[in-house]
Amino acid sequence: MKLRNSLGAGLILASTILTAQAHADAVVKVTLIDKMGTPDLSKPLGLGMGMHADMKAAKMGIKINPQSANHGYVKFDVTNLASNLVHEVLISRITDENQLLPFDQGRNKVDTESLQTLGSLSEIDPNKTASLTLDLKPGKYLLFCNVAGHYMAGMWAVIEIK
Ligand SMILES: [Cu+2]
Repeated sequence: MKLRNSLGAGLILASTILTAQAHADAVVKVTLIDKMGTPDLSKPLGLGMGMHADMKAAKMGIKINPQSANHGYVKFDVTNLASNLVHEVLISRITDENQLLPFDQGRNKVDTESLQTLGSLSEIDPNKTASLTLDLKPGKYLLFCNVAGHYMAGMWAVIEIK
């Protein structure tokens, strides 16, 4: 009897989460862009968040629309517009855009063992879409691609959740 009760509670909880995710409070369009051709990404290009680089020089990037959304269930609809590169999107909470992320120079990647990620969409092929819904509290969040070299090539964007 006790087992049946806890199983029932688990099922109700699972269905509540699914229903909530189906009804997103906000939808954010995310576009992955790269005009890199055949990039040399063996060394970090220095276009990461908080580095105050000239982002106009970036040939890779993430565009988000709108750039802010209300808190609650936020659905990210991601499209990879790259001609031949696979990209990914990771989402982390940040304090602000001046924050420097933990970075592994050797692997040319953000160190995701030191930076907590809330969700991710991996291996999005060119011209493919993927989506992810997260329950977000007010604050600032970073979207970034952590394929080696891509973050430092400019593949990041910040969204404010109000
Ligand atoms: Cu990428």
